[in-house]
Amino acid sequence: MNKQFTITLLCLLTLAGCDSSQKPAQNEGAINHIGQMKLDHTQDKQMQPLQMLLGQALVMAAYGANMKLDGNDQGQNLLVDATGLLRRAMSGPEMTMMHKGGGDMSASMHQIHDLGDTAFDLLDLMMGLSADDSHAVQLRKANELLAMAASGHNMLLQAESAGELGAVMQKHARELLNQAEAGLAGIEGLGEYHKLILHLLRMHGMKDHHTPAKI
Ligand SMILES: [Cu+2]
Repeated sequence: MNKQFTITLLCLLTLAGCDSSQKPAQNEGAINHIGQMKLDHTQDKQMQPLQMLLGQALVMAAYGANMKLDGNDQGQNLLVDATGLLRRAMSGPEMTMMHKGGGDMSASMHQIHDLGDTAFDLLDLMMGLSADDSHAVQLRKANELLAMAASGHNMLLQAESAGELGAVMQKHARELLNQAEAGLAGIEGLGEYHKLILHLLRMHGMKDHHTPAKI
């Protein structure tokens, strides 16, 4: 599903009249700026469970894709489930509610839709994988990296409500993201995987893959 279609569908669902080129308001004075900040904060909180759902769908997708590469028919079912979970996050009633009334999308709303669109593209690719794929070795590696990046993403989100254990979870989540970052150079040829993993890393403030963190 391409980005324009997803956004058009979302607009139809919400009647919000949004526009994929919309960016947060700029140069409209301090009141609007404060309003935008409040919007961002509120949406960030509301969006956290949706971001988790998205992360879980990606872990599921990584398993499903590797099962397909192993010739296991159950892999396809997992990919279908993952697609359903992703769709539930991106265009379910919670997302629809957040777009009610229209207005500007927050920076984090733009981010989650960009990530969702990339994830739908990757799921399309995964659906076509098979045991005799000539890039099976590299694809398995890519699925491992995706699972690590998505698990790190999930753990970082969980850490926010884990009290004193939050710091422990953050440390291990960062290790997972670092591992995923370190492996990125090995899957340069797999554009959809590369793009999605990089997106997850940047979402959590990681540096570009040309300067991987030491692990
Ligand atoms: Cu949205």
